Amino acid sequence: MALKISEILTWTEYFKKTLYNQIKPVFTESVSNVKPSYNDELNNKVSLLKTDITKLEIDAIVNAANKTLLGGSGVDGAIHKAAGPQLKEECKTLKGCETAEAKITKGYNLPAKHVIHTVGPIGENSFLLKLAYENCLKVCRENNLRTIAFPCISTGVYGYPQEKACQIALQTVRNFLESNHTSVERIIFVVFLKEDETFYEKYLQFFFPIE
Ligand code: AR6
Repeated sequence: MALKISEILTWTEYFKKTLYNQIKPVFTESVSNVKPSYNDELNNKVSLLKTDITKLEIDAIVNAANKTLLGGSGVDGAIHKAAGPQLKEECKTLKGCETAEAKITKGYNLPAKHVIHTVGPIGENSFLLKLAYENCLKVCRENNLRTIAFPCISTGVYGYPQEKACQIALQTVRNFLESNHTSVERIIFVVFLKEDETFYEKYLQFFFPIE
């Protein structure tokens, strides 16, 4: 069953329903010297969702691909399988993708209209991981797409430490939204693993504080 944007809780709703006054502790530690300020508008532009990214009926889902763009395992395999063979045919015309670049295709049989393919760094490289997120957001904006979902880029086969990758993803999206919030309706952080869900629940409270 495909999931529409109207069915996905915003971070504010998620926090109030799932975390606030619940068993899970509210996070108060500091990640960096500069703590982002409370911004209700931005808090309503992000979501955390534990799901299969191929089920989302939104403008674009991001694929954590490899440089060939011709498919692979993990989220890449799931996206190609759900989109059908036409996705690979279009990907062949793109002539590959360098690390941190982002290239857009149609979604074909996916409920999502587009796929934005990026290639994350192999191992820990914060500059390139940040750039990969930034380039996906740039492609999203240039194509007037308003709803986008990211998987945890590089944290599977490519071995980026999950907790550090989560912080980079959130910091980069927060920075983007500070200057581009009118161009997007929702940026969804899709997690597949329980561990990642815990990291995002923790660090969203730092990068998108709720009062
Ligand atoms: N929906 C959402 N997230 C998923 C899904 C899914 N259906 N399946 C896996 N994940 P990975 P990478 C999560 O390995 O580290 C491929 O072979 C997964 O749990 O897919 O960037 C490519 O072709 C993890 O949290 O991507 C490249 O060769 C996250 O997606 C290489 O792997 C990313 O894990 C890229 O490695």
